[in-house]
Amino acid sequence: MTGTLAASPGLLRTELKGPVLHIRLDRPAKRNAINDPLVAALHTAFVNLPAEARAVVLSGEGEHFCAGLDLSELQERDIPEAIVHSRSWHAAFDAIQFGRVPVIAVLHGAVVGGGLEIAAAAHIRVAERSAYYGLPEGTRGIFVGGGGSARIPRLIGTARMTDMMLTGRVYDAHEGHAIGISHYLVQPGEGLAQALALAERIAANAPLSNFAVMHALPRIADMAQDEGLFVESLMAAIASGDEAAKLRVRAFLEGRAAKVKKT
Ligand code: 1HE
Repeated sequence: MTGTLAASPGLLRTELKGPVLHIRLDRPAKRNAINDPLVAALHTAFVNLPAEARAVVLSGEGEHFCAGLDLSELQERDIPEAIVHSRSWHAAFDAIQFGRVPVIAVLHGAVVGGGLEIAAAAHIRVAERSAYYGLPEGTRGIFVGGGGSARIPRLIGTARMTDMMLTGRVYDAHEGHAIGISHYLVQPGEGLAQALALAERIAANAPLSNFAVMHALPRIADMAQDEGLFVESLMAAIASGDEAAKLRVRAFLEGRAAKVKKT
């Protein structure tokens, strides 16, 4: 599957490279600002991942990853419509975070507002040194509505997010890396290659193990310790009972699998 999704011309481009599906936000003229059709296209893409895909790389076309909500759509909505709109973002970004396979986001240029919200829904973030992070909602008289209030504090803490929203503070790529937004920081232009390499590595893991990491870890983090440990025991038993786990452990014990190496 290569090319533009039939349902989303000019919004998303998708390309399957072996086990890795590359999904690109493709509204560079509008800095990949997210309008209603783009939210719908993202949702559709993430709930209909091709069976061959074992990891996804999400990037933005042009000079910026994503300028957030398309502000030109904002003026028209009344309050009930705005709630439904926000819930449509939740559904789309939940499909990213709690979908079938891990998602690696490549961040460059502006990663602002809803752009930071979508980045926060990914499992791994690779930032190029051009990336910068802001939450201009506060200065635009609005609030986050794409899951940011739940996901961003889990990355950088409520206090930092409060400062970003109240003061319009913008973090550069180095600062964003230091406070925990990105996992990897690379030179401009190197983000996609790095993300694809990580995606290949992730795609080589046992699918059930990846699924457990994506689905169990964030939920256990939200549980009381006793409940979390019980869920962990169930997840561990399910993962280790899988044939893929047995094969991999046997391969190590028979000297056929890689050792853990210092990098
Ligand atoms: C847009 C948008 C947008 C660009 N909605 N049209 N997000 C923001 O408050 C960020 C607003 N955008 C910016 O601050 C800048 O555009 C950027 C820093 C991202 C990029 O600057 P630059 O100089 O490269 O581009 P530009 O000239 O500002 O924009 C190019 C075009 O994209 C221009 O349209 P044109 O028809 O005049 O060419 C811009 O109007 C358009 N554009 N960003 C609509 N965001 C679910 S709640 C989430 C809440 C939020 O995300 S709030 C944050 C909104």
